[in-house]
Amino acid sequence: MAQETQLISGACPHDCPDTCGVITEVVDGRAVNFYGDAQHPVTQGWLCAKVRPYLEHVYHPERLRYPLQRVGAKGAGQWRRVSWDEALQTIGERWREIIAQYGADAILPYSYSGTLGLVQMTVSSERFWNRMGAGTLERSICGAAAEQAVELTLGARWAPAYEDVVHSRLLIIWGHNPASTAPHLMPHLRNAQRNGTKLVVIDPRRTRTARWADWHLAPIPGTDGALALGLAHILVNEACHDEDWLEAHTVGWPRLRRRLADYPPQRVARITGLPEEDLLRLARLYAAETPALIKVADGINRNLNGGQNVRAILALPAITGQYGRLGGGLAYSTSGYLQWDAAAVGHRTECPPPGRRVNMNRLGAALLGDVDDPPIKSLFVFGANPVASTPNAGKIVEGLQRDDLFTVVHELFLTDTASYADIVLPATSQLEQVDLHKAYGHTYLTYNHAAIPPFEEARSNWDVMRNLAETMGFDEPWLKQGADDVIAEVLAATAANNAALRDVTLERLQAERSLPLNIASGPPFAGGIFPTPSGKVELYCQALADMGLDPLPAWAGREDDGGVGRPDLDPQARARLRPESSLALLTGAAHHFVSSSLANQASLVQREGTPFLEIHPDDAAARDIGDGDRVIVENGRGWCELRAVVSEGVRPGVVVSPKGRWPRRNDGRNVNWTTSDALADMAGQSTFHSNRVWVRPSDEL
Ligand SMILES: Nc1nc2c(c(=O)[nH]1)N[C@H]1C(S)=C(S)[C@@H](COP(=O)(O)OP(=O)(O)OC[C@H]3O[C@@H](n4cnc5c(=O)[nH]c(N)nc54)[C@H](O)[C@@H]3O)O[C@H]1N2
Ligand SMILES: Nc1nc2c(c(=O)[nH]1)N[C@H]1C(S)=C(S)[C@@H](COP(=O)(O)OP(=O)(O)OC[C@H]3O[C@@H](n4cnc5c(=O)[nH]c(N)nc54)[C@H](O)[C@@H]3O)O[C@H]1N2
Ligand code: SF4
Ligand SMILES: [Mo]
Repeated sequence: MAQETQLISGACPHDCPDTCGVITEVVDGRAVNFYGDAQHPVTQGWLCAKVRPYLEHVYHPERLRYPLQRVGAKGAGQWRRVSWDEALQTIGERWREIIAQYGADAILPYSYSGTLGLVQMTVSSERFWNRMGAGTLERSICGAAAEQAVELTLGARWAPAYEDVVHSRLLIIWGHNPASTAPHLMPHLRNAQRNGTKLVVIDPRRTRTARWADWHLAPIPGTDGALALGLAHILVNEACHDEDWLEAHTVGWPRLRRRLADYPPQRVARITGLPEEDLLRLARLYAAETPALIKVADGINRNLNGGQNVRAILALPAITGQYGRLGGGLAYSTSGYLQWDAAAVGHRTECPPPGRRVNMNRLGAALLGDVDDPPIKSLFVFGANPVASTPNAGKIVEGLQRDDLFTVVHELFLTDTASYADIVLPATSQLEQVDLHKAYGHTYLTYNHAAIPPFEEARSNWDVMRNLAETMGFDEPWLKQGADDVIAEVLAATAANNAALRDVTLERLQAERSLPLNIASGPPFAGGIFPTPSGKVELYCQALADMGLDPLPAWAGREDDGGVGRPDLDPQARARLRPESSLALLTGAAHHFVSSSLANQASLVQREGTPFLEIHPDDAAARDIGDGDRVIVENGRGWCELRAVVSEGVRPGVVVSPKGRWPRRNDGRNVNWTTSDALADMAGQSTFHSNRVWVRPSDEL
């Protein structure tokens, strides 16, 4: 007899601004079809290339089925099957010992962006750990510096809707690649282009987005602050700035104006590697084609000077009076419209004082003794794959091999990180769990129903937190709630202080799939009013001065040395790694993966191709490298092997290899063996893109 097909609505959980609405067709407990929700205003019925074949992910033959306990040496891949009870008991015993000897601080949860859900990420990263008094994680791998720059300068992370680009006469996409990383912007962009909107892309690489541009500029990485201040210099020189707007709506303009004298076109051309004529042309275009919108994301902030570079870009719409205009201003993120009530998320006041903070970008160093009061004795990883995705990964692997470190990894797959664990716990996929998702690219909330039962013995993050709470003998009611009760509690607490949730209830979300936030229509910062302390755009920022940072936008040309300054670097390597022959390695998003998520899915790996390195023909010729050759990409921190793609799609001096490859599927390493764990100028930000490498043919001795 034919089984009835159920249609279950949900949300894409991945780290992507689009947060799509999805529909799963289920027959007899099995998902048989998966597609974009036609009713979802942003998704409009289509999904990106990476999530379209999602059932291959959900029913992947390598999904973890049951808990595992290590029996061989760390990383040797020898396991025995254990029951959940046994696994939880082992964890509880080890943790009680560690807490007695070192304090709960010695236990560090490490989670990030496997899912962005309220329950499975936000609440699961807080409540249980707060109650235990565990070490806390400085979550600064992605956009911390840009977030801080935007909040301090404009007061909030607000951005216009994707469809509003049709009102822009000019769109400057600056260090951002939405064709891969925010795909649902693209139809609106094409529509706008058909309507006459001009598109400029500023990126050292000719990305998929740059191919759509009317004009692509490829500056030297990390020089965007100089570029922005150079454009500002020209705007003022040619009297294209809006003095009245600046006077009425900004703080510190006279001081910034004086500083602009330091950025004449000649100097900026030298710093950025762009011809002077291009600087003049771009400034004039920006002044003439209004309203003009600048679109940035996080790629641009992953530099040693990333925070200040973003600050400098943020000054441009103020100088031209573009903020608050329909089609003008700057778009970074919509995440500021709704912030979940922190007390309801974390119940901090009912917990011991927060444990010491560890910067997630420095995980390897922290495990190896950088953090020693107390040392990290146990690591619990969930929703993250640091060996593949965190900088300076060679050090992380070294740290994970410590015999006295008790590592638990909760995962869907046996990732590189999981392969070093003492205990591996199987996790549910999004189709098997309940959650609520807000977005950072739009303003709809989307509810995720569980569409199918958990795969084999898999459990959700929140269920594991509840299990751990029980194991540790914590019996606060907020450690026992079901996922829907968690959602209801956080919604109610948040709604009490944020009108954006007016009329939003759990029941409505469940029934109506997604609901818009209740926010003022029209452009953000309408009327030139900013939620900063001064109510204005803080070109001069007292809060930065108080932190000991430059309170005015600036370009500080901080350079990474590729790790060659390490005293323990072997002399042969040091001789090979001469500063003048280094290249800047950029490792932004891969088109077919989300960080390392999905990068073990055969059809997607095939479409993305062999792990590659794009290199300019001049740089390739100078190193005797031909298209398709295997090359060693190395620096003082480590190396990996890639296949050369000789291409004019990167500027000379720059090489590109997208992030996300699984080391264990690729000779045991990826690009993060070379990336730096130095921190940026603001907010403890990662600096993946400040990375100098040396490239040579693999067969060269
Ligand atoms: N397909 C796909 N989508 C994703 C992700 C993914 O891995 N794959 N990751 C998700 C995540 S975690 C995030 S944070 C977002 C990121 O979204 P984006 O910021 O759009 O992505 P990135 O590719 O990291 O960076 C964008 C571009 O910045 C350029 N860039 C790097 N350094 C500089 C610089 O100094 N100056 C300039 N002008 N450009 C520079 C890179 O060449 C790259 O093309 O995407 C999300 N979406
Ligand atoms: N070289 C380089 N590296 C980068 C970047 C870069 O630009 N260059 N970008 C960085 C950025 S922006 C980010 S945000 C980080 C992301 O880094 P991570 O947050 O570590 O993201 P992923 O590598 O995708 O790993 C997520 C893991 O979570 C698992 N997972 C998914 N859903 C669940 C769940 O519900 N429960 C559990 N327990 N596990 C789940 C997935 O299987 C996957 O292995 O990567 C960073 N890494
Ligand atoms: S990754 Fe982004 S574009 Fe793709 S389905 Fe998920 S939310 Fe939509
Ligand atoms: Mo990210």
